[in-house]
Amino acid sequence: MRRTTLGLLTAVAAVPLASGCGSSQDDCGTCDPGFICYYGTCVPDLDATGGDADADADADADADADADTPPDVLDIPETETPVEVGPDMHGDGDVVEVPIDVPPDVPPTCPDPVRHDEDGDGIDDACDVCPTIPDPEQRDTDGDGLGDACEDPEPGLLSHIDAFAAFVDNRLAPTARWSELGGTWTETPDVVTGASRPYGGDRWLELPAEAPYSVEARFRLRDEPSSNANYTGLLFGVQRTSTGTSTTWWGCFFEWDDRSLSLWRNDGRSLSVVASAREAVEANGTTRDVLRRLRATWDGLTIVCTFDNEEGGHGELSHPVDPFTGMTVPGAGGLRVYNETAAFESFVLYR
Ligand SMILES: [Ca+2]
Ligand SMILES: [Ca+2]
Ligand SMILES: [Ca+2]
Ligand SMILES: [Ca+2]
Repeated sequence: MRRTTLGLLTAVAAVPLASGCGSSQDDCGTCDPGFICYYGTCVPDLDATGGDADADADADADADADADTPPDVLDIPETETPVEVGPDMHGDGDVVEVPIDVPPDVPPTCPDPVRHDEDGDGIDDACDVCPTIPDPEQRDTDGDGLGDACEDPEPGLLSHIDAFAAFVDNRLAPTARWSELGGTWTETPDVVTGASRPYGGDRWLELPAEAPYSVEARFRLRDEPSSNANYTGLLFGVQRTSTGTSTTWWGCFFEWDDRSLSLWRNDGRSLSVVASAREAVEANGTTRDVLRRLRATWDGLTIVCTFDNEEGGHGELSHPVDPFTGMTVPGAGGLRVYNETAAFESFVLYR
């Protein structure tokens, strides 16, 4: 008598493949068409009914792929044989290649570029978190938009760039304009040249700043020095006096002849040096065309004036400002030359 297979499907699913309930594969007698005997139980012969779920046209060669005992009965879908897709990009005969539409490693896009890169680090001025110091990695640890390389003297004091002039069309604040007093100022692409012999000349941005702020200028020296007092500097705290006939300012200056760094104060009546660095800030043999940087920071209590050049020269001085002397530091920032010719490459106002 043929054993019925009704009601066995559920039970079969629970039967472990490696263990049987009968003594031989033939204990079922005769199973219905489409069923085979599995240790005393008739179970669906999925291979025979075309249940090769992977449809890989392999003629069911996987029916007992591992030649085990007892043989595989349920045709568990096998892993598809990998097929070649796309070109063999690595030339190593890989069967499966990485999808070919992986984007190449490109710098972050700049949505509104000015198409100028002042510091040559590959980041357009309009998006560079520190536009005058090469920092291709664009680190900004505190996430305030001002790059780590520009966080001077330390993160927390300054948070953004208020105005940046590379002396080309750039991000200079739209409300800002330059004013000049004395000297000869000539703007050419990427550079503004200031010349003054013998008297000084000022050029400042009409953009008042309150503490805390920082101003920075980068320059190379041009032509030949004309005296032993050849100053190139950074102006800040610039204010017109009430009569408009004079201007007061502070200045952070580099002097070519003795490679010194000093802090000047013009109170509208006289000009004086109020602080100077003890040692030369660069080697005597440093040539005039080396790129130099001056930066002055006013935190509300102290002025810090720093110098560095591209050959590793460095100097710094600080000067506390006594509030009772009337030496106000709020004001605009800019550039100054005195007995000197300098080619300024950029100016930045950090706030
Ligand atoms: Ca850049
Ligand atoms: Ca940069
Ligand atoms: Ca920052
Ligand atoms: Ca420039």
